[in-house]
Amino acid sequence: PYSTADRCWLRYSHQALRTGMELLSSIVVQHSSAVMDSALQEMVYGIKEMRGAEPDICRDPASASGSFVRLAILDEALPEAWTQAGQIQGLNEEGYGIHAVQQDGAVQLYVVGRTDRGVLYGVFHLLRLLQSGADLAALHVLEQPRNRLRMLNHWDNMDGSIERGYAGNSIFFEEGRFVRDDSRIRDYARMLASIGINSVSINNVNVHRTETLLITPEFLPDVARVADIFRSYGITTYLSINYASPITIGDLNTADPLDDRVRAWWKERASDIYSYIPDFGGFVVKADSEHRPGPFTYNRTHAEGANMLGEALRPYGGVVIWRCFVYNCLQDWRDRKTDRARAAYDHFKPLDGQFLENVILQIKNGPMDFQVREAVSPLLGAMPKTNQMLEFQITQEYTGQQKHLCYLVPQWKEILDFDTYTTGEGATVKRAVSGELYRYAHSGITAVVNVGSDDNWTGHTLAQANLYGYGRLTWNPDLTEEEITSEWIHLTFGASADIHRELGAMLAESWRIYESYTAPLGVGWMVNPGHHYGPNVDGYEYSVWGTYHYADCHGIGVNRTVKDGTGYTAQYFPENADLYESLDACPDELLLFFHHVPYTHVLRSGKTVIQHIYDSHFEGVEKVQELILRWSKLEGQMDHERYTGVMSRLEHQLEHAKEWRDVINTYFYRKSGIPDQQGRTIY
Ligand code: GCW
Repeated sequence: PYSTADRCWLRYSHQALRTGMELLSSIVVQHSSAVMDSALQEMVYGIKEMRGAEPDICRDPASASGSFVRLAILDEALPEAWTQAGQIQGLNEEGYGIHAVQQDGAVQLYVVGRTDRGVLYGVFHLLRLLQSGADLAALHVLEQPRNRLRMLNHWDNMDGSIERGYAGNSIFFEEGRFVRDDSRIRDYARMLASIGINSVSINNVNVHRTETLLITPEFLPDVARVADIFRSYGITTYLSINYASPITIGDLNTADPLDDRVRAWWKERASDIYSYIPDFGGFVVKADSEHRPGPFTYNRTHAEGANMLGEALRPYGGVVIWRCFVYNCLQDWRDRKTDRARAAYDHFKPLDGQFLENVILQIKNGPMDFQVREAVSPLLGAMPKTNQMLEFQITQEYTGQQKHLCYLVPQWKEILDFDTYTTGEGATVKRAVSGELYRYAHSGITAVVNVGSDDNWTGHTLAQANLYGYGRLTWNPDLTEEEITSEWIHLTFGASADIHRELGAMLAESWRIYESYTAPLGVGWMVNPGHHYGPNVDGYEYSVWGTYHYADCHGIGVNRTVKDGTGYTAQYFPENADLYESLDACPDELLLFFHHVPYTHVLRSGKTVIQHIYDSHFEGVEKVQELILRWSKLEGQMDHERYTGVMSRLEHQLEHAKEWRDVINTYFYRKSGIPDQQGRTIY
C-alpha cells in the first residue's frame, strides 16, 4: 500500500526480531474504524516485514486462544492486572497501555487505548519495541502524550515550491493544484502517526493568491481528500489563511475584523469548510507580519483580529492559531533604539486575557528568527490568561539547509528545559506550553517541517533524525537526547555498535559544530540575504530587517540591557533578567546577543572574544573533518545509497565550513587588527 520512497525509521528489518514468533502469528481485533483499521494494517504490515508471513486476524475475541496480540479500546478489553491497578483509566484521550499476560504457557499481549488513536500509538510503540529486540513476555507500558497539540506546519505553495524547503517539492501540491498520486501523503501520515504527531497545516503561512482559494469549494474537495488520509492516522488538518481573503476572493472592500460584513463572510467560509471536513482543525494565521495583511490596517488589535476568526470557527470546535512573529521589517538601520527582539512581547503581552478560548498564540522559540543560537523568547510563559504554543523550525533555514549536518534535538531540549521563572522556580518552557502551568484550554508545540518530495524525504538522510526527534519530544519532552538518538539510530540503521558509536557522536556534536564556524556567541545572522545560505557578515547589517551585529574596529554585539541598551532584558522574569543584564554572568554563548563588547573582552571561558572567534572557527572545520572520518568508518555497514548520499553532503559541508571560517576570521581580523595568538592563516 505504500510508496517506494525511503521508509525512514519504519523499516522493520527481519534481523531485529528476536522474540515472539508465535505471539505474532495472530492478531485479535474486534471493532473497525478508519483509525483502528490503520492500527491493524500497521501491525499486520510490520509483522509481515519482520517475520516474513502475515498474521491471522481474529475478529471474535471469545474464540481467541493461545498466543496473540490483541488491539482494543478500553471498553472492549482490560487485562485483570490493569483493572486491579486501575492505572489505565487515568490516561488521557490519546493514552494507551501495552500489557503482557501469561496464560497456560502462551503469551497474550494487549494493546489498549482510551480511543482508537491510543491504540494506533500503542501499535507503533509495540513495533518500535519489536525492532529493538525487546522481551515482550513481561511487558507493561503506560503512555500518554504530554502535549495536546503536536503539530507540523508546512510552508508549501500550490505551485509545488516550498518556502525554506530543502528536500525537493511539495508532497501535496504541484502546478497550482493538489497532487494526483496520494501515496506519498499516505506514507507521510503513517510516519507522523508513528511519532505521535496529531495536527498538520498543509500550506504556507504566506498565503498567496491561489492558496487563498483553499477555503473555497474550488479546492475544499481536495483538502477533504487529504484530511481523510490524515484522519485515518489520527491527524487533524489545518489551513493557513490570508487575512485579506474577504477582499482578495470575496467582494468586500475591507477585511476589518469589526465590520459585520467581514464577520459574516468568515462565518460563511467556516460553514463551507465544515460541510466538507467536519473535523477541520482550524486556521493558522500570519497577520501584520512581513508585509502580510492583518488587523493593524484597520487600527484593530491582534486580539480583535484573531477573535473574529475564533468566533467563526467556534461553533464547529475549530481553533485559530495566531502567530506572534510580528515586528517592524522596515527598520532603519541607523535607528539604534528599535530592537526586533522586543517585538513579539511588546505586541502581545499587553493583550493577555483578551483572546477567545479557541485562539492560541504561536510563538517562535526565540525572539529573532530560528538562529543557530538565540535567547529563549520571553513571551513564552508570560501570558497566564492566553493559550500559547511553541514554534520550532525543523527545516534548516539558518542551520545549514540540510546540506550541513545539524541535529536539533539538543537545541530543542535546551529550550524546553529553559526556566522562565514565571510562576517561580521550575516554570520551564515545556511546562508552560503543555498547559501544566496555567491550564490552557489549548496548547502544545508546532514546527516548520523539513520534508519534501525527495526520495529520502529530508534531503540529508540524517536530517530524518530531526523530524523523528521532534515528534518524540513533543510526545514526551522529558525523553533524553540520548534516548531519542539511540532509538532513531536503531530503527533507521539497526543495532550495529559501530553505527551507534560513530553516528551517535556525530549527531550529538553536530549543532555545536555548526554553531562554532558560523555567527559567533549568539549574535546570529551573517548570512547571505534572501536565501540565507552561506557567510556574509554584513549581509543584513545595513538592511531593513532589524538584524544587526554592530561590529566596528573596537568591538561587536547588540546591547540589549536596561542600563544603556534597548531594554530587552527587562522582558524576562528577574532571575533571567539579572543573568542576561550582567556582563559577567551572561552565558558566553549568548554574550553578543545581549551585550556590545570590545574584542578584547574576556569571556567566562578565559578567552578574549576575538581569540574565541578564531579558535572556534578553526576548530569547527577540524570537527567537520572528524565527522567525515567517523562516517567513513561505517562504509559497508549500510546500503550504498545512504552511505554515499551522506558522505557527499559531509564533503560539501567541509568545503562550506572552510568558507565560513575564512570569511568570518578574515572579517574580524581586518576590523580589529588583532592577530591570532596561534598565527594560523587568516587572509
Ligand atoms: O524565517 C522567516 C523566513 C520566512 C518565513 C518567516 C515566517 C514563511 O525567512 O521565509 O515566512 O520567517 O516565519 O513567517
